[in-house]
Amino acid sequence: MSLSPALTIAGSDSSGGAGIQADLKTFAAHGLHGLCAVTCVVAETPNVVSDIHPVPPVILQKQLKLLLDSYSIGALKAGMLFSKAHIVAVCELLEDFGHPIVIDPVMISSTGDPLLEESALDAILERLLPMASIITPNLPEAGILLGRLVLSLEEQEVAARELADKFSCACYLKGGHFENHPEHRDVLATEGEVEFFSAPHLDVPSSHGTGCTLSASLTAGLAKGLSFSEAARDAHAFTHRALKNSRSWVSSKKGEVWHLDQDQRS
Ligand code: PXL
Repeated sequence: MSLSPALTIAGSDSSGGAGIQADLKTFAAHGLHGLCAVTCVVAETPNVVSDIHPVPPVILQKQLKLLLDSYSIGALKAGMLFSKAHIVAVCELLEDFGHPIVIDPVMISSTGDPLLEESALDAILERLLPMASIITPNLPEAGILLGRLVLSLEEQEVAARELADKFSCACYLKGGHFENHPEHRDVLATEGEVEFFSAPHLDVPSSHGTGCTLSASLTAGLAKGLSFSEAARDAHAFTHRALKNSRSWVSSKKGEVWHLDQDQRS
């Protein structure tokens, strides 16, 4: 197995639970060196997003170009890109990447605050997602990408297949937003095949960083040469454990997932 570095393109989360910070910890927990290109500096906690300061797109391109020119990167993920200009800046440099590209189409934070400008949606649909090897939307994001709500387990499966078809990539559709289900079920759609990954629903208040952790874990698996199916199985289990070990560091009930010290058997 090769151990090429993995790259994340995302925002900096001041609370350390999501974004670049979650991705680098996840890469490290998978034994990989992590690289990062920062899109925005975000003042946030699991309770609030108080400020988003975008890094100028030209500076994002400089980070990315230097990393792409200097390292043999095994796989990369893009999370919070924030604006159309940032999306275009990233897409311009990824044309010849030639390794797995994981796109987490981040739109809204777990606090309900927007992490993507509305005017950027077209660029997500027309520029970014067609470059993806695999996309990892949650149910609300899948709904926005398809232009309809995804409300049931049946609709989740259909939506995963449709998104995979629409963007000619694999789609890992997270099921965490279904309420009152005893099970948390994610769906992986790849070239006509569908796989399900289920786990008992964990009723934990500290879930900040879950989506970033899942897509970073998937990226780490792909950087190591795993198939979509193998990487997805590993990412699902890794994220479940990180959620189980989550804790709150702030003076409120909400907190962050914990990426390290995982007992692989639990
Ligand atoms: O929860 C998603 C998220 C929150 N905050 C920052 C991020 C991301 C996802 O990429 O970059 C800063």
